[in-house]
Amino acid sequence: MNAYIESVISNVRAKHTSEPEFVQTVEEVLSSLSPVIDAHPEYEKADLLNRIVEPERMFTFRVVWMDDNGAYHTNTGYRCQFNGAIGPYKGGLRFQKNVYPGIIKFLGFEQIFKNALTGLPIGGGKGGSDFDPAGKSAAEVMRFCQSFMTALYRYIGPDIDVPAGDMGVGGREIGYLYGQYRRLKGVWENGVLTGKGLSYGGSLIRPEATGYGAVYYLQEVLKHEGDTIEGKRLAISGYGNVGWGIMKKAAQLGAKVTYFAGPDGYIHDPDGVTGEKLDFILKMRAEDPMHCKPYADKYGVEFVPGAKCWGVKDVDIYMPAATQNDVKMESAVKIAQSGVKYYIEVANMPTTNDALNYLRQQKHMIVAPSKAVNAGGVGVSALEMAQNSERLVWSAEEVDEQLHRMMENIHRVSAEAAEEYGLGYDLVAGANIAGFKKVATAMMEQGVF
Ligand code: 2IT
Repeated sequence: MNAYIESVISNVRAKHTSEPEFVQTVEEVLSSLSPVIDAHPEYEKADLLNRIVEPERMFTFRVVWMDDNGAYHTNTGYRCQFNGAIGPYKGGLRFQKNVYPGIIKFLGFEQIFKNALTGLPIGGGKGGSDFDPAGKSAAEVMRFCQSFMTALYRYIGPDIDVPAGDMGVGGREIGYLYGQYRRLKGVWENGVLTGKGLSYGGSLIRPEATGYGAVYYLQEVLKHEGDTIEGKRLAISGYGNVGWGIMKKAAQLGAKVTYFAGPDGYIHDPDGVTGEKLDFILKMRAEDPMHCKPYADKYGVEFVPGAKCWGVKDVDIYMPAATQNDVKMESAVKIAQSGVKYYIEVANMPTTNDALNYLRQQKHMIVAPSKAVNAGGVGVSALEMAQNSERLVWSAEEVDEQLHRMMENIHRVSAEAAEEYGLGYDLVAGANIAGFKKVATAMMEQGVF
């Protein structure tokens, strides 16, 4: 590896010993960049890499809220404005018990390169809170969101920083957050948040965009291999918004999700999740997000408790779409041994670095990285911002068409970047290189700061 990259990675390791997820993503991205740093000595001269791993700004804030019994609770809110070189900071808010600076920073760092890959003018950011939405009433969630936005609203805006949802933050939470922003600022600036409801400036297709985009990207990979999506069987983890979008788009295109995993185990439905089963999943998730077993009870299919579906042989494609570090070395070995060719990451950093490198070394496999595959979500968020600033609403067909073209483009620029540096069809390195080069160019042109 390039010596400058090694020195930056060791700086990050030394400085962030208590933030392993952040160290992990820095190692993953930077280890792809050797040929670029070799070819561009000006980056080292400007010490660009030590700058790019340092957030432009990151802050915490106190979020106090009252529960339905009148008791007070205090949580920590976070916003990391990681890199604004190519546009306003953009990235989701995650509300989850395990949120701490290492999670926010890893997601923010990934977001920089993902957002660059969309081809749209959005910088990288992320935020959230250690608030645990599990078991909270709607009124409690509303009070939490109002308190969260009261602390945050001065530091965001349509041209400053545009949050959206992530785990624990969906349309309902965005609505409460937007209502509070509007009340405090007294302006109609709905471009301050994305993932909004359709009644106040949300974009058609945004809820489905990450899953749909992932399937469009998969189609490009299959096309590259002289293959098509028809008849393909998919094993996924997660059946949240993203997993659900994958199920629906796969079904539309003649493929099917035959395995999906939840927190309590995995489901095997050889007929695929199609038709009214898609509606059942929505209902099941709304009633109890921790259990997918009711699906097996309802449709009389196999449920394997406490296990993940990594390693099943009767599928064509694996798509981890649940959360970070879902696939560790042990699962990666099973995946490689299954003989399945395609490993398409969807969730942010779903694979540990050792497992990802192991899978990339498998000659029979093609591995695609989440920062490219899931970029359609934030890409459609950028289209939502465009609609808000135009005061227009685009049709579902228009947005879907643009999403499709965006995903074709992301796959193409990733493949071309890898090719340019003699790496062959390496989609992981290609995505890192293409995303990095865009941001690096903008940073260089804007001078040292
Ligand atoms: O991980 C992600 O890209 C998101 N959670 C979506 C971010 C966005 O601004 O739509």
